[in-house]
Amino acid sequence: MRKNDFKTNGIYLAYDHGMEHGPTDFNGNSVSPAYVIDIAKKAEVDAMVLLKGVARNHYKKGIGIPLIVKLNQKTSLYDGEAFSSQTCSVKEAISLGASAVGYTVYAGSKYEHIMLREFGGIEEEAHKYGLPVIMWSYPRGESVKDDQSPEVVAYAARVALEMGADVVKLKYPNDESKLKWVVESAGSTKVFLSGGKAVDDKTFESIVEKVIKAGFSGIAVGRNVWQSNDPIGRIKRIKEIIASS
Ligand code: FBP
Repeated sequence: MRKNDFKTNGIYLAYDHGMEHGPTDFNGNSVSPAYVIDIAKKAEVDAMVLLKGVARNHYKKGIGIPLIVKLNQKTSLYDGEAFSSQTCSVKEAISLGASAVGYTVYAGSKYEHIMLREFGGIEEEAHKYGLPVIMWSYPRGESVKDDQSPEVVAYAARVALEMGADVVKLKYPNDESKLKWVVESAGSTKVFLSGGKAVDDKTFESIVEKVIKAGFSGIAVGRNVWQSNDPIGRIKRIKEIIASS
């Protein structure tokens, strides 16, 4: 089904935060899309994640770094029930140079039926064009009491498998003894860890080691790279951990 050579393991550099969190996530350098795209190029990440505006205006096809366009988005200005709506089509993502598409599903939200329906359509269309589909699977909403409990994270992994995602991006479960079970719950869907808030080198590398040892295929990270003073060094060390597994 997959027609391109997009990698479903390794490290993806995420840079959709300007929309999801706002510019307060950025430091003086990372507010600039050119700066972050340059990190992706120099460190040779396996893919980078952009929303359509930055993809259209700052990403150049042919730079050698595969592009994942995330098709839905939301701001953090509204703190009610979680919902992220589709703002970019599969066809538009392809025209921007995407090798894969992404979409966030907040299972457990009272709007999950809309996101599941949108994801279902995207999955069918993207696969017809041979594009892998990545689900940001983040259970959230009034009914979800602890989005990092292993039961909820494993459920998020299973949702991605049942919906036909090639890759699922998950939050770190708060019981590391359940990491393998989380991976098993995803079946053939490859599991990536979502980076989270920036922490020091040692803490971050130890988290990456744990998940890779448990069978995660990679990590999709944003703040822990481009908020760092040594973003390229960080990526290099993450790559070494993944390669040594
Ligand atoms: P980080 O590595 O910075 O956590 O980025 C991963 C990511 O999934 C981004 O793609 C997205 O913008 C953000 O986290 C969403 O975080 P949340 O909705 O949990 O605040």
